[in-house]
Amino acid sequence: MPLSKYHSAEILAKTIRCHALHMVYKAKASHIGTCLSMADLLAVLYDKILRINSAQPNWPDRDRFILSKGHGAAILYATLAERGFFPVDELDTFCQDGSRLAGHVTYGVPGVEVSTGSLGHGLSLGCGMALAAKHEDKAYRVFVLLSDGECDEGSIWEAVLFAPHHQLDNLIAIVDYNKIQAFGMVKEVLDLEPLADKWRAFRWTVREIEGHDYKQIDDVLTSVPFEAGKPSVVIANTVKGKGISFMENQLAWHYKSPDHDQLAQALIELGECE
Ligand SMILES: Cc1ncc(C[n+]2csc(CCOP(=O)(O)OP(=O)(O)O)c2C)c(N)n1
Repeated sequence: MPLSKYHSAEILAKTIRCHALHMVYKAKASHIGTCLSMADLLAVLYDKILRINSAQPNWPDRDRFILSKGHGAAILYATLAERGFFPVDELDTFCQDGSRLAGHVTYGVPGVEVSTGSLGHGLSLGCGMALAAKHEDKAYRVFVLLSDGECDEGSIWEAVLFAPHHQLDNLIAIVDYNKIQAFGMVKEVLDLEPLADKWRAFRWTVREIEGHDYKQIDDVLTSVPFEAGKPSVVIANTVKGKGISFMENQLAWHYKSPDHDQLAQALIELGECE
């Protein structure tokens, strides 16, 4: 059978899911559901969308990627390691004393643009970078991955207001819309609907996709900006814990880390990882 057009992204997604599971298990860390939710988005971004060079992490013309939901650090580090920003072996040090791979995304790790984890700041940082690119007549784009519960933060909506005013069509927000936040369902804690209409009302161009469908992710991210002169937002419908049956849509896996048997079961479900 011929390989799917998205074969390399699929392989990357499976590999980073596998790394993230090992990392949170060893560190007894939280946020595996968070990581699995965005694995496919990260895989397509880092497989083919982002214009980056791991040999020159600070290349001035690189696209910028900000993981605003910085509690998903494990899978971002896994992705950066797989893309050659630092050795894959270093992932074993995640959340260990003395490691630079802290539990929330930390500046100083090659490929990381800014520290994140205090929710609500990534889009404003992205606005600043996108505005700087405009001022300097640079062609780089700025991608910011947000979580849905994070959209409860007022600072997100200040940035949503700011970007169209400055015609930041080099800014792309992606919302990992898995419908679960730390302590409950988004709908019950603080309903975001109608989410797409809210972004539209702030003069963004909006696309809604299935966030685990490689073709949809690829199609939408290769067609940015959706409209010249306007920022773009992709609302990606996702499943928290995606890929591991007993973690999918389960609130508990926001904080829980797998025990030995759960890790083994998860790895069986993923299939051969390395
Ligand atoms: C400013 C701030 N307040 C609270 C937290 C604690 N916290 C960590 S993750 C999280 C919410 C997680 O839900 P969501 O934002 O939807 O992300 P998901 O893990 O579902 O992708 C919260 C409140 C934080 N990191 N930052």
